[in-house]
Amino acid sequence: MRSVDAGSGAGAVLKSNDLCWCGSGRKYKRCHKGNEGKVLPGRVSPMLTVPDTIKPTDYYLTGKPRRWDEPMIKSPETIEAMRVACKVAAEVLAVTGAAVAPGVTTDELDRIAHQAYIDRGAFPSTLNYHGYPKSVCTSVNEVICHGIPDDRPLADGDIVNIDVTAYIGGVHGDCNATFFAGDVDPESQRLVEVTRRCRELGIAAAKPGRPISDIGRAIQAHAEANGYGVVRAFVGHGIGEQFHLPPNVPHYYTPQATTIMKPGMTFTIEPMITAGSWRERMWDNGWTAVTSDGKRTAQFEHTLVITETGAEVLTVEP
Ligand code: EYL
Ligand code: CO
Ligand code: CO
Repeated sequence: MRSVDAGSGAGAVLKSNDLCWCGSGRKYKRCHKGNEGKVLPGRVSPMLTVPDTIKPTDYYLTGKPRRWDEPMIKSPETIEAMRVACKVAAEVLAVTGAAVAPGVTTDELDRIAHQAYIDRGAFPSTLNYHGYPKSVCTSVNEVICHGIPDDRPLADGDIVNIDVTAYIGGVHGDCNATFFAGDVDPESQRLVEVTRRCRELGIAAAKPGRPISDIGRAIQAHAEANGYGVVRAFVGHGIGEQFHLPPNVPHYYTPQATTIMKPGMTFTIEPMITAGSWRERMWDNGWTAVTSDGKRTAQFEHTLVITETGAEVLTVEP
């Protein structure tokens, strides 16, 4: 994403075909005209490398994940391996989130995260996943998810979600959180806190013997009671030796989410909550989803395992 500073054009009256004030090199009419205050795609730096002492994912070279029939209920050994991968992911998220500040580019956040994975012996799961070029997703303001780190510096008042997935010990751990750059307006702060609470309520609804649909019901009730929307197009997912697996975990109520939760199941809960419409639009980069009305959105994600009595969050720092 590239820089947007609603004030930068003040004084200069730009014509449609003039170069945009933001330095993108695009014509004003192809850039910020009519998009003042909005996030736009920026310049993406070359893909980073990982030392070959770190075991890569099966898709790192090809971009195409190998698919096989992996059980939803994991062995105790796989769950122990996921504890490690999830702890690493939580640490990388904390390290990267601590660097969020006005003026820091999302590409700089990606570099910090990339090094943090390597320092812990982990491979960034998103690197070349279906061709995705970066080690984290960074989703600013109205970007719902899959923002690609670029040369856009964070502005004072931005909210930015950082999504981290670590591959180590043959398994993945996936988590994300939304951070504040400088002084964030109270309504955006409320959006972020309600979204965090939506994740907690979703986790509290995750219990053996109950259908997955209980999770979305709890999340949607809290979001809508606060006047917010729930994104439909992206859902939580099973996770283990593969990054994305059954079951789907919708964050809204649907009777189609019939899978009964059982001890040993591992999946993510990652609600995306919107200040306005829950409808999404895709950028023409083919990856990034934004809200259809340009209003802000927040997200929080944990990987968890179903236990005999409820759910245990795996993406925790010790
Ligand atoms: C890569 C692949 C289209 C992620 C998640 C990164 C993005 C757009 C194709 C799901 C799907 C993260 O679970 C995820 N995040 O929590 N794709 C993902 N990509 C990507
Ligand atoms: Co994630
Ligand atoms: Co996920």
